Amino acid sequence: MWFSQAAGEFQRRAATLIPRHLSRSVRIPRLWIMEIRLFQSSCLHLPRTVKSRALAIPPSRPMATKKAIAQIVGRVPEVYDNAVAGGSVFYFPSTVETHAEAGTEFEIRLCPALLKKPILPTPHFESDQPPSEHRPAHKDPFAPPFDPALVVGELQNEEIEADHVFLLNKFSVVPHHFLMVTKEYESQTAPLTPGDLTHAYMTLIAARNAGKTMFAFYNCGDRSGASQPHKHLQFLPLSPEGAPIERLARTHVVEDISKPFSIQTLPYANYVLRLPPTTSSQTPGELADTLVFAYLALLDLVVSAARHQPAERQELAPGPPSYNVLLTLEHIHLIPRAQETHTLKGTGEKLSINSLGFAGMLLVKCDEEMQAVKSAGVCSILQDVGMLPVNIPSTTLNESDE
Ligand code: B4P
Repeated sequence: MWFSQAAGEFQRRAATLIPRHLSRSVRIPRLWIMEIRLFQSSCLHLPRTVKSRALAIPPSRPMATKKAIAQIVGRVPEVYDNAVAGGSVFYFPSTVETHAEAGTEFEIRLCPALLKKPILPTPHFESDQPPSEHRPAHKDPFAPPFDPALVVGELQNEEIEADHVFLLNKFSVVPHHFLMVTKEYESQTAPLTPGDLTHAYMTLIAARNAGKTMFAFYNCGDRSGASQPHKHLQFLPLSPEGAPIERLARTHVVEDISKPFSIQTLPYANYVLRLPPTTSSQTPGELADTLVFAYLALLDLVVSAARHQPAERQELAPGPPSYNVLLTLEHIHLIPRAQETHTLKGTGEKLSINSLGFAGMLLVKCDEEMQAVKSAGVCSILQDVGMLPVNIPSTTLNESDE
């Protein structure tokens, strides 16, 4: 079954990383497997590792990994400028309006130029094969050979079993938006591995060390807003205050850092875990311990939320769970998804929502859409594509102070 295979693979990797005192208290994997079996209507297969087409690079030692990530982050502006000038990256100018709701200033970005971008159909995630192998007409843009102008660097670390290529986003609304893709094909429905989480977090640390703020996001599953089936995380530069929902999370008073919390002013299920500060001496393996613990705890809540939705909402979301992941230096947020799009009453158009929507940053392509989003209300749109909040025992969650 899809999930037992996925969980087995995840556990195998996580087991080598979760310290013994944590693994005893993490009751998630077994429960996760049991609960996920309720998502029985359609089951996928965990991606089988395809023959490596990776470029050969030597394994990195911890300091070498940190240095390599710093170099990657440092190279982004120059590679971006060259790629835009050479026509490999398309830049779509936009303007941002703020919209106050639920105690936060949501950002709605208007980008009319995107109307010219071809809309890709939501991919079918059933296959564990790269799209080029089961649908020959569809080339996987995250498999080699890459457009060399898009490649920022690559990174391998055997300790955490991570092997990634960093590419510029070809369709850039915010300059310097880049992606971290798995070197071998993995599905965008698969959970993040310790290696994915750690390389992503180390990228955020490198950005901070270079005086930049960015966050990482992962659109997981076919209702999450993803348009590419090959596993990829994305990095978006931000102003120093961070994304609107992250600002909200920061105000939450957390008594027990090991317990997740929900931002209760938001009308949809959302689960957040505050991360402890890192030290410069931490190895990738030690960082993975923390991140894996947090991710598993939140994933458990995602599964619980999906399981406890009213029947009509469960019908919207058959099969393996879709969810959005937001990763900052301070928090991991997971948001379970019921559907990919919201139909705007004002225009009848379908608005696709991805992780950025749940970071409080929505994207519209024309003024009518902007007005329709404001009159529908951002929270109501997010609730429609997310899941309803459910009661989680207070022993699991931090009590809300809001
Ligand atoms: P996905 O996880 O599959 O989906 P997505 O971010 O929602 O992007 P989508 O492709 O659906 O774009 P959309 O028109 O909604 O990410 C795939 C990523 O790979 C995307 O970043 C895509 O651009 C990129 N990509 C596709 N083909 C590529 C190739 N050949 N080489 C390299 N990269 C490739 O939105 C357009 C863009 O705006 C997306 O980048 C999206 O992330 C971004 N965006 C959406 N909302 C935004 C917001 N509020 N603020 C700023 N940017 C926003």
